[in-house]
Parts: sequence; structure tokens; C-alpha cells
Amino acid sequence: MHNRRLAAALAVVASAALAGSLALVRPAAADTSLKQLAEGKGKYFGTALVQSNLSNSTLVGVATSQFDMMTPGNEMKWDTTEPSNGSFNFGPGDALVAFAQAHSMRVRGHNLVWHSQLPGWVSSLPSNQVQAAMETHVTTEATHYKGEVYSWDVVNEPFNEDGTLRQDAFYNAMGTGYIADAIRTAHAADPNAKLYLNDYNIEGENAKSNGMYSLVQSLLAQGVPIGGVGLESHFILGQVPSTMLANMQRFAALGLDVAVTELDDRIQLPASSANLQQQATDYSTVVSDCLAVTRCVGVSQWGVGDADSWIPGAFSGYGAATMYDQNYQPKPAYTASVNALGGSGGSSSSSPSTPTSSSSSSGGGGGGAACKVSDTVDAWNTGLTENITISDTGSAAVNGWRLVFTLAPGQTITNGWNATYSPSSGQVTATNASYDGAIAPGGSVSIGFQATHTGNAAAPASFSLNGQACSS
Ligand code: G2I
Repeated sequence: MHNRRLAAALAVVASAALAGSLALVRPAAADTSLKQLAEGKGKYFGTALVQSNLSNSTLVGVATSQFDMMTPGNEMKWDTTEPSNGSFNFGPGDALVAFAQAHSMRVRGHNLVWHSQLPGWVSSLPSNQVQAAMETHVTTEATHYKGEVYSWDVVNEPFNEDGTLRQDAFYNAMGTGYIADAIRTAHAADPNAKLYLNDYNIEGENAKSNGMYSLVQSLLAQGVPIGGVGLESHFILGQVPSTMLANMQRFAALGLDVAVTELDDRIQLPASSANLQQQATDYSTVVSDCLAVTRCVGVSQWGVGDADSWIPGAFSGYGAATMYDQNYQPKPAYTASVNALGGSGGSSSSSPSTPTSSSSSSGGGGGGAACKVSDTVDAWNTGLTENITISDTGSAAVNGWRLVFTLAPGQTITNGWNATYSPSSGQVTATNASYDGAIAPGGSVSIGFQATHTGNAAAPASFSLNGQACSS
């Protein structure tokens, strides 16, 4: 597996080098990319890719310059990964993971259990065999990608529009309990991945999101290790719900992360310039809503541009649903997203970005951080203990933090304290625990972890806090 990943990664690097040399799209100054601006606020900006996208150099140029999170569009779904009972195929998913890793993008695993793109053999099983098949599938896939995904959409789209659970093969065989079982099974396989329930039409407060809210309350009460709720956000122009912010806040208040997982905003074709302006407003609303919720970890668009969007194939007469046009040129929605993130979109100047008022609600002292990191490493023949002190050297309080650093090759985190660490090797993000998210100006927090190593016991390198490099 590792050789195949390495070969895939090398192929990706080669194709990306080619893409880099061919890419003509440079929509805004490098300091105003979506990902850099989002990272400055302690968030990510993601996209969905399918394997065939990797040979489109223009698309790849935009994807790698703008986005720092990648969701495989189809390649981790059950019909690809276990097309017949017990026969697994992770090749397509591995290629996308290698691409993401080669471009410093994290990965949202999508998905483990879903009624759609489900091979016929699962739906044909006698109901007393469905649970074992589901557990085997979840365990095998989550184990395969252990340490390589930031999160899993463990159960995808489980709800009907009225807030009741969809009567699919899993529900029919196991009842409501299949959801807790799937999440617990995924957690056992990859304890560091954030485990999500993901659905559409739950962005605002309505019967369906009320159903999700009740379900996650009950899961939390049972101690089920759910980590987040994904709001797909496949919008129709002008119809971003006014209750989206309040809805995200109520899930966050339960102690869960929330994420905008599949954003697009479809327009009846042909799109007028007024339509594109409305789309810009819609994107700006969504990005601002996420920034206003500390536990909103990021926004992902479903696809890179209008040319690779699923919308025209699924909704006849609709399209133009993304931030990039048919030729991967940025649309008003791109500029609006940059502006919502506090950048100066549309301008090719490299002047400093102007903070917006939304930055104060994203983290008390704004997204970026003035920080200092000191650390010590105590190593023995196969293991090490790393202690890290993060100090706020700025004049504003840090309120919610993510410390990103890179482990030396061969090191794997086995356990940690005062933060959650994911993934366990390579570029790691340590996210504050519930009790140490606030760092006062001049204050500090101490975190640490134990790791195994294979001979290189060097301390981690290049610490950044909420997207800003820290001094040492
Ligand atoms: O439908 C949009 C998204 C809604 N939320 C869950 C996502 O997983 C879903 O993604 C889409 C993919 O973007 C499409 O590419 O899921 C569709 C299936 O529900 C995907 O479409 C399917 C086509 O329907 C198949 O004909 C095709 O064989 O893609 C397959 C693989 O190319």
C-alpha cells in the first residue's frame, strides 16, 4: 500500500509541476487565496475532487492554490470501495489522498454509510446480515485511512425532509441504533478522526434540522463519539436560510463542530450579471456565518468550478453554481468570499488585507495569532515525549486555537493531552480542548503528546497558530 501511495504521490507531484507551469489562472494576489485567509481565521476552505479532475491542469492549478481541504467526490463511497461483499478497492481513494498530501490539503473522508451509491449486494442482504456487513465495511475503510483523514462523514444523508429517519437498508435492519453503531465502529478504527453526520436541507432551522438536532442530543447523551454535523449547503440562488447562523450556533452549543461541507448555489441558466451578484451575496453570507461561529471549522465547495460541478447533470436548466466559471476564472462569488474572509478580493495588489467586523466574533482577538512556541523532546529508542508551550505574544486574547506543525518522518502520535491531534503523522493539527481554548495576552497553555519513532526523534518543525507562524 505504501509503495502504491508513494508512486501515486510522485505521479501527482509530476502532474502538479506540469500544472503549475501551465496554470494561467491567478485570480488574486497570493496573499488573498481562500485557504490563506481562512487559515488566518483558524478555518479551512475546501473543495471536492474526483479522480478525473487530477488530469485537468487548469482545475488542479486553482484547487491547489486556493483550497486546503479536499473531499473525494465519489471515490470513498461504498460502491467504489466494496463493490462486492468482502472485496475492497481503495485505489481511487488512495490516489486522491496522495494528491491531497502532496499539496498540503487535509482530507474529509466521504462517506462510510449512505443509502445512495450503495452496491446492490448490501440492499439484497437478509436483514440479519446487514449489521455485520456495515461494521466490516466501516472498520475496513476507516482502518485503511486511519491517520490520513481529518474527518469522516460516517453516516450521510440519514434524514427524510420531515425529520424522521430514512427507511434505508440500515434503518430497516437495525432501527435508529445503526447510527450510533456506525459512529462507534468508526471511532474504534480511527480514534483521531472527527466523526460527522452530514445532510442537506439542514442548513436553516426546520423540521429536518430539528430531527438532526434531536438525534445528536440523544447520541451525546449515550456517549456516542460524534464530533460534528455537516451542513451540505446545496443552495438555490437567493435562498440561503436566514436562520443558518442560529442553526449552526445551536449545534455548536452542544459541543459539536459544524462544517459547510458541499457548498454550491445554483442559478437558472443563462445566468445574468444580477444573478452572479446575488450569488456573491449568498456566498458572502455563508462564509460570514461560518466565521461567526467558533466551532464552524470550515467551508467546502462541491467541486472547483462550473465546468466540473454536478449541478447541470442533476438539475436540468441550472448551473453556474460555483465560484469559478467554465474556464476557471473567478466569479463575483469568489471575490465576495475573499472579502468575507477579510481579504481584498479582485484586486491584484498585495496591499494588506482589511480586517472585517466578523473577525472579532470568530475568535475574540481575530483569527490570526502572534505566538511563541517552546518545546522539549525526551526520546528513547522507539518513543518520545514532546511538551509544547504556546504563548500569546499579541495584544488580543486568542479564543479557540489550532496549532499546526510537522512531525519528523517516521513519527506517529499515540496519545496526547490538553488538545486533540489529527492526523497522527505528517502535518498535524492540534486543536484546543474545551478547557484551554482561551489564551490571554501574555498567557500560555501547555500541551503535549507521546509518539513512536523509527530513528528520527527530532522535535516538530514549523509551528503556526490559527494560520500564523509562531516564533520559537
Ligand atoms: O449529489 C451531490 C452530492 C450530495 N451529497 C452527497 C454527495 O456525495 C453527492 O455527490 C454526488 C457526486 O458529486 C456525483 O458525482 O453524488 C452523486 C451520486 O449521488 C454523484 O453522481 C454519480 C452519478 O449519478 C453516477 O451516474 C456516476 O456513475 O457519479 C457517479 C460516478 O461518476
